[in-house]
Amino acid sequence: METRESYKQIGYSGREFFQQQSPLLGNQFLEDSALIEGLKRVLPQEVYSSIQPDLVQFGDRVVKDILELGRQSENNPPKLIQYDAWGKRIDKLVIDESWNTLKDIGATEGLVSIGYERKYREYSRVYQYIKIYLFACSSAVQDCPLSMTDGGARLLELHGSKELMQTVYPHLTTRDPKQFWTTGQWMTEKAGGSDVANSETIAKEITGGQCQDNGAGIPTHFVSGYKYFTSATSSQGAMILARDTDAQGKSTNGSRGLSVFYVQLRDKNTGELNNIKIHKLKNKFGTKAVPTAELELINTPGIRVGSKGRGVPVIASILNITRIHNVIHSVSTMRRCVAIARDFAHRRRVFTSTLNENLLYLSTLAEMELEYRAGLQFLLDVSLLLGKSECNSTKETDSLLRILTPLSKLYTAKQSIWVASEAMECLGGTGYMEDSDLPRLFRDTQVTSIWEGTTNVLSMDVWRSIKSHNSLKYYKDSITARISASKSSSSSALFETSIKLINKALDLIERTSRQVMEEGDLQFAESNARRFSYLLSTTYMASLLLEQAIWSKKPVDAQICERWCFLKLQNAKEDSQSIAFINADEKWRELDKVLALDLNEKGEARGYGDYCKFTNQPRSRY
Ligand code: UCC
Repeated sequence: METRESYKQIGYSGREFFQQQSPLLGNQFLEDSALIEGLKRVLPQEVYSSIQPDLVQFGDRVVKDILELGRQSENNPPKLIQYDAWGKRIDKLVIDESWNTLKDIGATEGLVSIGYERKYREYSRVYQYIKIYLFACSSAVQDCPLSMTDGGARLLELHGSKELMQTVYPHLTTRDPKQFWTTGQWMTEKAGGSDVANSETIAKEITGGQCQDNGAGIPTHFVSGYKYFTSATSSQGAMILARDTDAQGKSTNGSRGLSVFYVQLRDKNTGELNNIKIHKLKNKFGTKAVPTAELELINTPGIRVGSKGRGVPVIASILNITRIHNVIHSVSTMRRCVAIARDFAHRRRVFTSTLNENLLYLSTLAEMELEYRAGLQFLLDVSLLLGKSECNSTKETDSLLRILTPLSKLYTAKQSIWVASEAMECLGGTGYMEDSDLPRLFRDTQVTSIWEGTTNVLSMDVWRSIKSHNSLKYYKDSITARISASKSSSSSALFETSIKLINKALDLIERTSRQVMEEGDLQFAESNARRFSYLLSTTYMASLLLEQAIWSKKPVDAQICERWCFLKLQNAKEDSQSIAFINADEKWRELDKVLALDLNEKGEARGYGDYCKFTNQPRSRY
């Protein structure tokens, strides 16, 4: 046992200094009361009851073995050995065993397969995505390869040949870790970047039976080119964008000349890369455990997927899935950051009180929680819409999903960066230290506003969806349906202020879209695209908070919706020239406390408190 004497021996003075308790995490499902209530709203009762035990067990695992594995992966990032001792080019990826174990857990827990088993019909996506949401922040971003695998499975379902559906699809959607494959999505090139029309990779048709079946079928093309960002190079397969080229070397310029090819990365017998040279592993700001590479394909055998020249819309079926995964990661980060900052509030004493009594700390935490709750509603909504669109596609569902996918991605990504930054600040200097884990959460979420389309690229995609899918009509219909429901609710008086602000925002949206669609003001459209997308997002999120409040019948949920409208939609008021000054009266402060500490109507802690009360489980160090 350590004594003062032994301290003295190792050079300490022997004085006992203050020791701050570190924040701890409990079961990430049971503690998440906003999630539990949101799920109860969007799922039929029998579906919720059926999946709840699995979410409880998984909520526990993600702060135990999965968190440990994630840490191990972070501490042992991938390495590339390009040459052996004799100078032979081998391009060997050295991956820590923990990363492979996380992939196996992804398979056994059904993190991809749940969405394709469709046991719960259109609700299956909600179930799948909430499991990934619990997993994301503990998994060292293993959710990245899983997201692309999910997108790959969807692409095959929509565009794959019968053969690929028999050879590859079952590997992407199995729960058996020995059979499970992940697939990457390789688009980005040095010239291309966001503008994939400039892609230089070419695909030449294979003639005369030059290629054997490589495990996915008989290759149809040789693919050659340089891919600048290829995430998850340890995957078994990849969907690649390349330009169809005929025997004379002729091809079509622009994105109309591109097609998608499925490539099997390694030889099924030797395990060696199939005519692929990994030139370097990227030195990234975050996502350190994810093996992202710069690589070259040199006559790599591939199989065309989908129609020739339809590469962009075909690969968009992956993008539209991975963009939702991006929302999952962002919202998951917000939740994890709030959980850490909230637990800390109960443990840290400064300026004569614990932080859970410090008005300014509570106010900051309340804004973080509000951002998280609105983001969560967005995630639940797009997950459900995706499930509906897959199980019973209608013009209304598909068009709404088409606009909400870029909106939810761009908005939650940005806000998660803000929340992660605030969380670091909540923990003071320790939050800035690597071993507090918050810098990792911050770095890993910073990428969500970059990969799968930057904020600007997605803001322009919003206009594309309005133009080609008439999506704004379905967007407005869905908001007005919620407003109508609130008017016939028994607590309609509670929603008056919120509805007024939502309607004002809708007016502004209407005027802005008319200026672009009817008057053709394209410069106005481009320069305002980001502001417009934010307004569309925050207005839609307001309507979702309204729906949650109508469902719960709790006055506090109506207040939360009103707070959101006040903070986010005030500027949509025509007469508002200045920044709204917040009158932090007693009512305002009370709601700060309710949000920050997640209190129920009796002022008792929900989630966090319930967890401590009803389980004897120790909380985990995060
Ligand atoms: O690969 C990357 C890293 C991988 C890591 C992933 C991890 C995810 C993890 C999540 C959480 C852990 S990053 C690479 C990402 N790259 C992008 O996201 C590309 C960004 N650029 C765009 O999105 C552009 O807007 C483009 C490439 C789509 C623009 O292409 P075009 O060809 O110039 O645009 P067009 O001509 O407007 O569109 C061509 C066709 C049209 O259909 P048609 O021909 O029928 O009129 C469009 O409607 O494609 C259709 N299209 C879409 N369809 C374009 N976008 C979409 C869409 N989103 N959905 C459906």
